[in-house]
Amino acid sequence: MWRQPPKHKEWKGPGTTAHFYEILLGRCYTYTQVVRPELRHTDCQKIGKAFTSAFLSKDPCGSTEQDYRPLMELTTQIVPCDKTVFWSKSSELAHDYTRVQRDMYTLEDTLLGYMADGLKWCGDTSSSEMNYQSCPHWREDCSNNSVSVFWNTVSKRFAEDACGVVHVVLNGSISNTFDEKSTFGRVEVFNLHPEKVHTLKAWVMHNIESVPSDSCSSSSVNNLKQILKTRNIIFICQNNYRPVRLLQCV
Ligand code: 2NF
Repeated sequence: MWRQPPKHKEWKGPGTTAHFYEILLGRCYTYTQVVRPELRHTDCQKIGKAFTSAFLSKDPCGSTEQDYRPLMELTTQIVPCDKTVFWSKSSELAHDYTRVQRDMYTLEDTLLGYMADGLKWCGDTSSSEMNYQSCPHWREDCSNNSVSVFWNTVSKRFAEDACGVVHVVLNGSISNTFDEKSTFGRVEVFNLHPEKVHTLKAWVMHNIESVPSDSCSSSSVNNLKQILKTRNIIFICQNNYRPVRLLQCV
């Protein structure tokens, strides 16, 4: 018996999320009709097509910012000054916070972030279909894969668009509270425009069970402070910012 040759190239990461396109479209409609009805005139079909065109029939390890340009152009969204919330290794807590504080926005509270959060996707040069079997793993296969390049591209724009006082929720219960290799450390910090962003406020949060410590004075947070200093952005750090702290107790 002959085994069918694989239809797509095989990678080390999980494949495209089942029903990817339907989830993407469903989330687009939920966001634009229910979550932010002021965006109800958004053309979700067009956005869905631009999204898949960015990666279908292409090498999933050769993804570029250019591939996502048409999608980015269809989805400009204004976040008011002082309302941007970045996060790093604190996804759940940051999102719990913006769920309560509805006028504050993480990237996942904007349309593109909302649509793509938690999903995987990739295509293949030899087919016009999605690869549901496997997708490149960002460490083991390639860093310029369709998913990583998407997050780098949207994170970059999210940071470029930020203005006034911006915020970041950091995890004080790990040693690299500020991680230079994370998207926040690699992309967002360096794409803030000092002409528009005068202050970055870091909220360093500790797990409730862990012993209290002063992470604002840790070396990794100090590293962030130095980077911002050279970029002419004021840095303010607060351990266990109370409005976020209260959410850890519920
Ligand atoms: O999945 C998201 N929603 C997402 C992914 C990457 C970046 C969101 N972002 C944006 C958000 F707006 C945050 O402000 O960047 C910030 C968070 O990214 P981070 O890298 O600073 O934070 P982590 O907790 O270290 O990572 C978040 C998620 O991204 C994955 C990681 O495994 C985790 O699931 N991730 C981080 N870097 C890469 C990469 N180069 C990555 N996945 C693929 N390629």
